[in-house]
Amino acid sequence: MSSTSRQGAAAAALAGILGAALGVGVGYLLAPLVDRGSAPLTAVGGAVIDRAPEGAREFAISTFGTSDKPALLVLIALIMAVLAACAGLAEYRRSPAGLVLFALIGIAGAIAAATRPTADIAWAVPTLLGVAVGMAALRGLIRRIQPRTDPVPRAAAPGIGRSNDVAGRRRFLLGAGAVGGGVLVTGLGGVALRRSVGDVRADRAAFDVPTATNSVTSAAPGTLPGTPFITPNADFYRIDTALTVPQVDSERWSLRIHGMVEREIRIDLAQLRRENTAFDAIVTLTCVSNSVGGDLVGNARWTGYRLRDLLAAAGPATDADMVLSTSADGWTAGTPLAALTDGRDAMLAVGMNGEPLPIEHGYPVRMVVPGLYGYVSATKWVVSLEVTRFDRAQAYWTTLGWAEKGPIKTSSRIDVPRPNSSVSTGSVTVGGVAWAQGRGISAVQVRVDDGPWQDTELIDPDLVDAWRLWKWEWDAEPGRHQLTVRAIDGEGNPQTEAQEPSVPDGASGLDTIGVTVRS
Ligand SMILES: Nc1nc2c(c(=O)[nH]1)N[C@H]1C(S)=C(S)[C@@H](COP(=O)(O)O)O[C@H]1N2
Ligand SMILES: [Mo]
Repeated sequence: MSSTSRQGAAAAALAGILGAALGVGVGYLLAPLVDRGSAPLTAVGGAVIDRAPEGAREFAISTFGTSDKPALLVLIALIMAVLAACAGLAEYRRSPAGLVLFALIGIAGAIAAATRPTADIAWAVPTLLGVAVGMAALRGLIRRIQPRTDPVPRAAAPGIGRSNDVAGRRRFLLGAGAVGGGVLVTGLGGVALRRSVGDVRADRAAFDVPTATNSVTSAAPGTLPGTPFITPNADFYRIDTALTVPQVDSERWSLRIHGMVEREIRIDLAQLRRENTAFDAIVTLTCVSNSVGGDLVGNARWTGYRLRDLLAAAGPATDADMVLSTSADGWTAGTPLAALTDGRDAMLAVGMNGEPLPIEHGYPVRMVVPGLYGYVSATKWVVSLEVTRFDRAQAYWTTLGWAEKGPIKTSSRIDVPRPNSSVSTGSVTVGGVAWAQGRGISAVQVRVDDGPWQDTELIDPDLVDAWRLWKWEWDAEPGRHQLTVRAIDGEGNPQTEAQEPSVPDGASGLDTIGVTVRS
């Protein structure tokens, strides 16, 4: 390969990447006019998430934690860049092969957008327009690399050929600069548009959290280093499939209760507030993907309305046994009807620790059901409750191999000292949390190495649906030691020691940490 053709190839690859970036930029810019979810990368990413095999999902959550979504977007962008570079080369060598490749990728993206759960055909438009612009940019840049058809053979007129090269390179760089500028402008424009079109931050700021009629705790909760009883909203774990956080305006929100009911109900927020009494409940949410000792668990004071009352107004059929809830972005959960009507504090929550729900935690309305993992109960941005049966309907995660029912397993965690830390000989505070929502915690015990189980001190408040803080003063002796914790629920059942992975119905086993005691 001569150096000119190598440069030509590099320029062609760059042209492909720039053309694709401009296409994605245009799609990103236009998407909010249709729906944020219709942006090309968001739509493709969403389609990938919904189809990802369970192994890939677990890997992503365990490797990237709550950064799994940015990691996915980076991965998709990298794959697109490689494809786009290939398209650039193809266009350079065999036009219109690159344009055809662009069109194919664009059509695939448009299909991904138009088939998102809540999409209509308009969702394809931002991607299609983006691809059209990207194709034009690619063609324009490639034309600037290819030598002009020149009647004078190059060998006979080396001077002309050379000056053509220099001028050609300039033309390409100018073109590339222009496309690069376009990428920047569409990207920044897209960010700016999202601040004005469909943004619910102002709506949320004006949202009034109702005053509860009950009081959940009298005592100020005790705290431990590192683990407050109430998890601040900003620190609360976040798990969902939403690549772009749904923006649901409280004025436009409504909930439909339908399916196997006597009376179908549609209720908006004003009516919900008017016809129901708000109450508070402190409930610990847990993700089924939480590993033993993991941090996909948080405790908040939720303010909301009883699901039991709302369902009673609709009149569920006697042979119904499930409520399929759906979010504004089409995610679903299947909850046992009994869990929503048996008297526990199952609610439509509108407040979290005295504030409107944070947007990423479900603003303006989500479900909170004590005792069940989030994937079968905690629907954020909830808009529909369909009363149905487990043998008729399937929810998002159950179609992917997770258990139909997801009661939370009794668990306990050591938070201090940190795993593998070193502490001084003598008195060391060991502490953490334990939870068995619906049953409560009657004891938490700690074991040093293979020693006997020792009772720890339980810290109030003591609420059945919230985690319980515990601590224990350890008279630590020099050397390397293992600390293990177990909880005993309010019915006297000790937490199981059997180690299970989180698939299909939640991890189990005892949290054990190693600590070095300095002499
Ligand atoms: N709309 C929607 N709601 C959802 C999910 C989701 O993916 N989409 N994930 C569920 C899962 S798996 C969990 S564990 C909880 C987490 O709630 P949080 O993000 O407020 O902590 O939300 C649940 N509600
Ligand atoms: Mo979850």
